[in-house]
Amino acid sequence: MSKPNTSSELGENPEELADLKRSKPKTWAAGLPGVTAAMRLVAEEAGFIKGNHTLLNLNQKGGFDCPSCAWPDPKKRSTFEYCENGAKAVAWETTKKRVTADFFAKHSVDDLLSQTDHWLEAQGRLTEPMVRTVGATHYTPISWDDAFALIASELKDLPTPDDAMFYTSGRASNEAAFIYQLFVRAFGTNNLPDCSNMCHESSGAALNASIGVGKGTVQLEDFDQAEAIFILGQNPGTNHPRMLSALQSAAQNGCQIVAVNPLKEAGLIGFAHPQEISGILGKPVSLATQYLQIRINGDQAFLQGLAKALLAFDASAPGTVLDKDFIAHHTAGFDAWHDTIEKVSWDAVENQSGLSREEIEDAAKVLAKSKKTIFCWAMGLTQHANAVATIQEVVNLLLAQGNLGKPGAGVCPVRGHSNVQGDRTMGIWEKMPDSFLDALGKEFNFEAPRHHGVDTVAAIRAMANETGKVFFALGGNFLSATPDTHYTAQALKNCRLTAQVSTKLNRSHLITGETALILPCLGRSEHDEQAGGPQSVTMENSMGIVHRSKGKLTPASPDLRSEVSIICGLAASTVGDDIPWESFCDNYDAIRERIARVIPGCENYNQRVQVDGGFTLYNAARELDFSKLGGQALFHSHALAPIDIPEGKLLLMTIRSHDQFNTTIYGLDDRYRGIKNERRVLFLNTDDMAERGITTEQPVDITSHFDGKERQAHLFLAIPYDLPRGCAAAYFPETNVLVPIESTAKESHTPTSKSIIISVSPSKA
Ligand SMILES: Nc1nc2c(c(=O)[nH]1)N[C@H]1C(S)=C(S)[C@@H](COP(=O)(O)OP(=O)(O)OC[C@H]3O[C@@H](n4cnc5c(=O)[nH]c(N)nc54)[C@H](O)[C@@H]3O)O[C@H]1N2
Ligand SMILES: Nc1nc2c(c(=O)[nH]1)N[C@H]1C(S)=C(S)[C@@H](COP(=O)(O)OP(=O)(O)OC[C@H]3O[C@@H](n4cnc5c(=O)[nH]c(N)nc54)[C@H](O)[C@@H]3O)O[C@H]1N2
Ligand SMILES: [Mo]
Repeated sequence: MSKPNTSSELGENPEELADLKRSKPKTWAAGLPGVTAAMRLVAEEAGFIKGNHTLLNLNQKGGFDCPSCAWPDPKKRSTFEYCENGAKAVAWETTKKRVTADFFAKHSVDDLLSQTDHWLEAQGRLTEPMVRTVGATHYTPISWDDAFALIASELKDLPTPDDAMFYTSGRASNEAAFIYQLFVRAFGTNNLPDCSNMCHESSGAALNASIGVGKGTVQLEDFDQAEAIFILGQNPGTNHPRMLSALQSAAQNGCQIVAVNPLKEAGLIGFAHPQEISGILGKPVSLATQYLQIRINGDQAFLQGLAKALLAFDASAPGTVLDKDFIAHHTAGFDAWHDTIEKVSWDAVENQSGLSREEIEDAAKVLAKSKKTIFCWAMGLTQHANAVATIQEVVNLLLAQGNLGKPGAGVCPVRGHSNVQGDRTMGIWEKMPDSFLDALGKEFNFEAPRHHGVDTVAAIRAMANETGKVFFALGGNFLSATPDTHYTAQALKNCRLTAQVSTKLNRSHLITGETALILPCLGRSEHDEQAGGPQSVTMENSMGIVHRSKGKLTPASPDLRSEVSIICGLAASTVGDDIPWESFCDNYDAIRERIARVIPGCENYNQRVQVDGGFTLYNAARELDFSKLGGQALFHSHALAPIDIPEGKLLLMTIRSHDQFNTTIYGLDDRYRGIKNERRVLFLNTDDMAERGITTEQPVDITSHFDGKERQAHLFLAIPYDLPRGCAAAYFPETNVLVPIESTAKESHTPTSKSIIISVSPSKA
């Protein structure tokens, strides 16, 4: 095996090309190609029979929850309630391949570093706890008890509990999340950074301040009643494919769908339902009635333009466009917002959004006509410096027309990881309010720490600036998912100990602290047997519905433990038995009883999650209860905050291909965008390429520029693509090396992974 090159040692994927094939980007999503692609991976990974049996249990009542995205299940479920990418996620987890102690004896950590993310995870499921001792070249086996004792002793040795970081990725169940945060706070810190810090943190921050609730307000049924749906900065065809069924029925009801995206994404243009005859025959239903190819980071300007047009329409036909009653009874701040919007010039709106006034006025007409409007968004809005302001402009528009607290209307931040919303409800947050800490401390008879902990970016900085810390991760792939790969790699290397609870091997197991542990756990599809019998867990989807999930398959290895069992073992070794960890592990009902007493809205939790389909958490904003904000929802006025892009530079968004789940790479294709067998591609506007003398598929290097500092990513193939002038796109995690640790969104501190200033040059690699 080749010696790792420098970039791999610094935490990057190896700089090597695969074998690119290209075709025309698609104009609709799913249909038969979707089913075939999913089935191929299912057969390769899990075997056809086991795979299909598993898929029949997916998202069914009494079955297990899909580990892919957080989109809710419809009330009427079809036999195959899954989508292509859900099927891929399950196949990936239920694979027959195994990473054993022999595998680690054969491959040194350095060897493994020279492999791609795709290769690493494709080796199969982790099977037993492994340790990399100080200075060791290889991982070797360790018993569970010794692993817990090792972590406990490192934790207890720290000068302060705040020297430990406890990361969570959003696949953890509510039960695991609840006892994890309890353990961390009993240990003495609020250092609970999570993937949400890089994801919908901006949505939470914006919504909390505007409507008093950090979550979306719509239910799936609202999609059937909506007259207009705006979808900004989201690629549902790849990332939330089951949303396409909801959009299809909305479209068939005559709902106007406005897509706002720099790329013409297939899944926003059309959808062929893979479970309907017409869909199988490849006859797509058109989705977007208007497609606005906005410039990257142009959304705040676009939304202010929409508001300008809307206010003008109302001025010419008073009382027909705005909901004056709603504004008067339920909101504050309208006049200030009105004045701010009046002052914004159409020139500024057009320049920054890259859209014409006519296009924006057309979209405003859709809004003006609709009595029930939903706004959906995802990472295209949240990962920018002005993300919070942008999302608050969304809310301003909805408030101005009274589109909250009624059927068919509301805010819909479409969440990522399947239980990322539930983890937050359970207390995974570095700054939970005092009311929560009071309730937790009272229930378990301890004083929960009050000072806020670190979020993801602050955790990286803390580890980079001081050595000797402990990093623990409940799931995820911290190194590859976070910004500024070289910086983060050094931060992790500075730690005394890094330990991760994982199902699959990833780069975070290879760039480690002095000592490192891999703690392999059960996946969601697997049977979880504890002293008290078979266990189930619960999740909360993107629409606040809490439901049960029960794994059925034989675990990948007899040495795996459940996440709950791992946390209980570690907690007992670290903070002792004042909290009954063992009884929590024996029967998760005991955890749910505590959840019921601590988490508002979860009363009678054990009983309510028994009901098929689960229960919906109370959402105050949906009931127009704004008591948290003093009784009224708030308009927030913001000045436009354009990014200063120096002459000759481009703005890069780092996005997902169709064949990946975050840092998990299922394959090297991006079918809808016409890319096959290559991930190191850079999508560029044809004129921008011509201006730079860059030719099609020419290998290029990308340099990012921030605050006088340059960062480089080498060896990407330039792809001419339909996207606005000055805009570029490439996949993460390969491009995370370009995302500056210093560049974060105001208030939410989310890395600005969708607006990176870059230059492009012929490759030197
Ligand atoms: N199969 C699959 N499913 C997933 C995931 C996955 O990786 N794979 N990830 C899960 C997670 S954790 C999340 S958070 C979600 C992510 O779901 P998405 O947010 O859909 O994911 P991204 O690929 O980051 O796509 C962002 C979209 O926003 C657009 N965009 C980028 N910048 C801008 C902008 O400035 N303005 C506008 N209007 N649009 C912009 C891009 O062109 C792209 O279409 O998906 C979840 N589901
Ligand atoms: N440049 C750039 N960076 C981004 C983004 C972007 O758009 N651009 N998106 C950001 C977003 S939205 C998110 S949410 C983060 C995601 O960040 P993370 O959540 O940290 O990353 P994942 O890639 O989802 O984690 C994959 C790993 O999770 C482990 N795993 C899988 N299933 C389980 C399980 O059931 N239990 C446990 N314990 N482990 C499991 C496997 O070992 C796998 O290797 O990335 C962020 N990073
Ligand atoms: Mo996410």
